[in-house]
Amino acid sequence: MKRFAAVDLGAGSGRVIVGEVEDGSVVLSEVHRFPNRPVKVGGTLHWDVLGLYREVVDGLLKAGPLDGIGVDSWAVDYGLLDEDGALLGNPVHYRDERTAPAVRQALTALAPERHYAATGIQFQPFNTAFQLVADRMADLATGALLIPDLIGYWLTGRAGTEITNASTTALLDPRTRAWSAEVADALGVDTGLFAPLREPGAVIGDVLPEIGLAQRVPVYAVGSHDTASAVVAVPARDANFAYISCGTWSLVGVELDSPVLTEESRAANFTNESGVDGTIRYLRNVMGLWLLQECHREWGTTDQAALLEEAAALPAAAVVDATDSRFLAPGDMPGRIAAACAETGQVVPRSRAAVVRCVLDSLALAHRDAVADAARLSGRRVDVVHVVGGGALNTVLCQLTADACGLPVEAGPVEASALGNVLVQARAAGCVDGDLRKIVRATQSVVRYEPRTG
Ligand code: LRH
Repeated sequence: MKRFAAVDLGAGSGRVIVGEVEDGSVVLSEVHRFPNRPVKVGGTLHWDVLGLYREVVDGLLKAGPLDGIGVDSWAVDYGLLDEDGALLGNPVHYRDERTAPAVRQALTALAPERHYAATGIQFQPFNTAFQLVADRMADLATGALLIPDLIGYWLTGRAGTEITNASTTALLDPRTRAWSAEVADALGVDTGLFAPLREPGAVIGDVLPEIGLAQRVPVYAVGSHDTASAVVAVPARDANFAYISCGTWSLVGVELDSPVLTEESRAANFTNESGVDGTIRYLRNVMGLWLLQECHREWGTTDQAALLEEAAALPAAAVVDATDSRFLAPGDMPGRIAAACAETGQVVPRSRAAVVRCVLDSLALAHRDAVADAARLSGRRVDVVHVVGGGALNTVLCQLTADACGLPVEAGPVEASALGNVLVQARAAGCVDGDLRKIVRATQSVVRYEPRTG
C-alpha cells in the first residue's frame, strides 16, 4: 500500500488529505483542514499565503509516512519573486477589484476576439494576464509562480509552472501548450517570469529537510488547478457527460480532446482550460456556492442546514443571473441579490429562506444553461450531469439541477480535487495504470437524482 498526500487549497478552506492506494483501490482520509481567510489591507484584498503554507506543513507533518505529495489550488493567482527567489509582496486575491483599468487597457491593446482565438480562455477580470498588466510590482520581479507552484517551490526549492493552471492565465495557447507570444507581446506581459512549464505527473523534487518530514518524499506536479484535478475524479462511464465542479464556483461544462475557439463560443463566454492528459475542459464559470457563503457570512448563520430545508419548502420565485460579475466581489450579497431582483421587476426575496431559495434556483438555471450551451457549442451529447466537490452534498441544489437540466445528476465524490490529485500521483509513481476514472467508479459512492417532471 502506498500513501499520497493531496494538498488542496480552496478559496474558503484548505485541506491535507491522504489517499491510500492499493490494488486499484483508493481510500481518502482527511488529516488537516483549515480556513482560508483573505486579508484586506491598504484597500487591497490579499491571500495570507504564508499562513496557508504553515497550515500545509502542519498537515504534512501529521500525515504519517508518505510516498508522494501533490498540491492543487484555485487558479489564476500568483506570487512574484525577486532574483533570490524571495516572495515580493503578498499575492493578491482574484476577487480584488484592482484590474478594472488594466482590463480596459488590455482590451484596446489586444482585441478580445484575437485574445480568445489565441488562448481560448473566457473573459474574466481576474485572468492572470489582466492581473499582470495591473500589477506594478511585476516590473520589479524576476520570477512569478502560480499559487500551487509557489507552495511546491517552498516545499522543494524547485520552481516550475504546471500546465493545467498555466492555461488559466489567458497567456497559454491550448493547441501548442506553450505561451502565446502574440498575447504576451500585445499586452506587454513577460511570460519569461514564469518558470519552465511542466506536465501533471512530473516529479518536482524531494521535500526539503528543513520541513521536518521523517523521510524523503517526492513532490509531484498534479493537475494543480483544482478544477483540473476535480475533473480527473469525475466517475463518468463514457464520454457523454457534463460535469459541475461545484464549490465556491460552479465550473460547468464538458471534457473535449481539442479546444473550441469559435466566435460563438467566445460570445457565450466559454473557456478552454487545459486538463490532465491533454484534455480540454470546455466550461463556463457560474458563481457557485459563493453566493450562499457570502449570504451566510453577512447573516452570521448558525444553522445552514435548517435554512436550506426552509428554502427547499418554499415555491420558486425570483432568479438572478448567477454568472453576473456584479456578484464577484465580497460584501452584502443579500443586498446585491435583492437589487438584481428589483431591477428585473421580480418579487424581492424578503426572508433569509427566500434569498437562499432564489440563489438555489438561480444556480440550477445557470447550470442548465451552461450544460445546454456546452453541448450545443461543442457538439458533445450529454446523457448525465456529474456534480463533484462540496456542492455534491447540497441535496436541494442537486435535485433542482437535475430538474432544470432534465437530466439525471450523479453527485459525488465530494473531495474530487483531492482524489484527482492523489490519482495522478499514484499513476506517476506506477501504483495504478491507465483508466483513473475506473478507480473512481469502483471506489466512490455517488447519489443519483432523477429529474422530476411537471
Ligand atoms: C475554482 C477555481 C476556478 C477558477 C477560479 C479562480 O477554485 O480554480 O476554476 O476559475 O477558482
